Parts: sequence; C-alpha cells; structure tokens
Amino acid sequence: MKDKKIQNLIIAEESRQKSVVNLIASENYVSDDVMNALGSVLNNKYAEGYPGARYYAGNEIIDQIEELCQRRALDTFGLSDKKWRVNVQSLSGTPANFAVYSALLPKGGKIMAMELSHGGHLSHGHRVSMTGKFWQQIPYGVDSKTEKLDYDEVRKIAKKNKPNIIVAGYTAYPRAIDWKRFREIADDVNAILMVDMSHIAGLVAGKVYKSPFKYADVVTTTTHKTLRGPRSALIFSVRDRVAEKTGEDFATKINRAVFPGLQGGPHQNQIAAVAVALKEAQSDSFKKYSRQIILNAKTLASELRQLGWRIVSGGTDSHMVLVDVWNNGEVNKKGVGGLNGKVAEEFLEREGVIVNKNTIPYDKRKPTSPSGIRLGVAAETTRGAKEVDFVKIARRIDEVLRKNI
Ligand code: DSN
Repeated sequence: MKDKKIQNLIIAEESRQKSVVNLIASENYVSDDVMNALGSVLNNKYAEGYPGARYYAGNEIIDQIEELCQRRALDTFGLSDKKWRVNVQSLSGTPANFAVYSALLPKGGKIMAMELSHGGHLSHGHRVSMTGKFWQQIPYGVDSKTEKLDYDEVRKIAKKNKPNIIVAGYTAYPRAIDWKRFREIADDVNAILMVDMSHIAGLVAGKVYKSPFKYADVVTTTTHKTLRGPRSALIFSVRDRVAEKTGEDFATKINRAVFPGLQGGPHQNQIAAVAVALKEAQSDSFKKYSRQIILNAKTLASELRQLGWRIVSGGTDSHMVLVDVWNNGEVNKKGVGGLNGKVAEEFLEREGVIVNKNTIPYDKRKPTSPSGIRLGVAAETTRGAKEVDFVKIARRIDEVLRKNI
C-alpha cells in the first residue's frame, strides 16, 4: 500500500485484534475468502436496481453474483423460493430494519419491540433512532424475577396497544425465544411478525438455535455476527403476505424501500462477500463451530457463576452471557459485585480482555455506566477456543475484576 499512514494503522489494528481476548458479542473474524471478495474489483461497479433491471449497463456479471447471493441466503436457512424472497442489498442492520418499517407500516404506525434496557435494539423503534421518530414504539420487557420473556405479558401489551408490527429477536437477550408464541400473539392482534435474528443467525444456520422462519413474516439479519460474514444485512419476507392497500407482496414493497427508497447503488463487493460467507455457513465445519459456540457460552456462564458472579436470567442458550457486575452495589458472600459495567469494561480492556458494558433488565444505573457487561463467545470460538479455554477466560475475568473491587 502506498499510503503508509493507513497501512500502519491497519497493521496496528490487526495486531491489536490478534493480541486480545475478544468477547464482543457482535464481532467475529471472517475468512480470507470473505476479505478477498470485499477487497475486489466489484467495488468499482455501479448497479442501481435489481438483477435484470439495472440503471447502468455492464451488469451481466454483477447480476449473477447478486442472484447467487440470494440463492445461498435461502439455502443457508433451508428456505424454498416458492415461499420466501430475500433482499441482499441493505448496507447493515439498522437500514434493513428501517426499510422493513417504511415498506410495511403506515406513517406513525406502532412497532411493538423489547425495550433497549432489557436487551432490545435502537432500530426497533427507540426514541433516539429515526425508527422511533417516524413510528411509535410500544415497549415490552422481560419478567423482573426470571429476566426471561413473559409471553402472557407480551400478549397483554399487544392486545392493549394493537401494534402494526411485533419485533422479536434482540441484541442482549441470551435465552431461547419461543417463536410460535410470538406468531400466536401477532395473529391475535393481526400484526406482522418481524424477527431480527442478527445475533443468532449463525446459530440458526448451524441448527443449534430454533429457526424463526416457520413463524415469521419478515426476518432481518446482519451478516457479521455469529454468521461470520462481512458487515451487511439480509431481509427475508414471505411471499404469501400482501400489503393491505396495494395488494403487492411484502418483498416488492421492501425492495422498493431499500432501492430507491433508502439507498443508491448496492455495494456489490459486500454482496459477493456475503455470498462467500453463506456458502461457508452451509459447511460441516460451520455446524461444528456453532455447536462449539453453545458449549463455550454455557461453560463461560457456569464458570463465572461458580466464581460468584450473577448471570442475568441464570444462564444462556446462545453465544452470549450477560453478567451483573454491580449486584445492587453490594459485594456478595463470594467477594464479588459492586462494580459498574463501565469500569469493569475498562479494567478488562487494560488486561487485554475486550467486552462491552451493558444494561441489565430493570437497571437502576444509567446506560453510560450500567450494571452489566455483555460477553460473546463467537469470535474466540472462530479462533479455535474450546470449553477448557473458556474456563481460563472466566477465571481471567474474575481475577481482573476482583483486583479492582
Ligand atoms: N451493535 C450491535 C451489537 O453489539 O449488538 C447491534 O447493532
């Protein structure tokens, strides 16, 4: 690279990534093939429109890449093109969710979604996100005792508020989700059921987390978390749901919302890289990696629990563990607690363990200095870590945090 300043910064970041224990739940390490597709000549092409209907000439090969990516997206999740369509152009998760709402909701319509502090996402209608300015969020949370979803309560809130869309799928909820119950609730109130499976997409592809496709009308996902692809997003929609006013199917409306509604030319290098990652996600080695993720996350949760730390909801069914490091400001019998998530994140970073501070359900502290830290095992699992390594990681976390209590 001629630009030495940028080259040196890239080298420095690569060395940082290699030297730390990475427990950011939304990060991963992609293959060289994914990187090669991202850094390819595909970056040079403009392709506004969709395969077969572009606004520029010269897209014969680009069309084949995008169609292959669509095919692989359906195949990865075992979907028939008779039942599902997929848009692969959205640049990332928040724009993908915004595209769905703008395609399917009336202006000012209601998005019923988990509130941010309980594990929801900004793009699910939070007031600081454009999704909360254009539409109204109807929040639901988790049960205060179990810290798990209470489906009867979700149903009550839906019945009372009659949302246009119900969003299931979260950013800091480590447990299994009963998609069927969500379908029943959505049907009860005639709402669209959207699943945002960004965090768990790789686990669904690897068949270690229940697939939402049997129940959802729309499924969005980023491609760079457990799915281990480039930063991008996919929007799946069922063919047999049509918009009430126009009679068009959801996918037609979503495609129009993505382009020309929200974006110009798609990033074709990114689409090719997604296609590469999706092929990898169909492999046996990916299934093995997914199984290892679950074993590693359970090991991390149980080891930390034995060391005295309170695990939110009591455990995990995914790649993620939420730890209550504050414990209501008290140090417990095993000598841990009383740390806020911000300082815990900083202490750990100083010792080369990268985590993020996170609110816990019913948090009494502010999001900038919350009660919890969120830990994810996908990135270290990609690097080959097994249960024995996660026992060591849990002990290292415990040791660093105890030093600072
Ligand atoms: N930032 C992602 C996460 O960490 O969960 C979601 O957008």
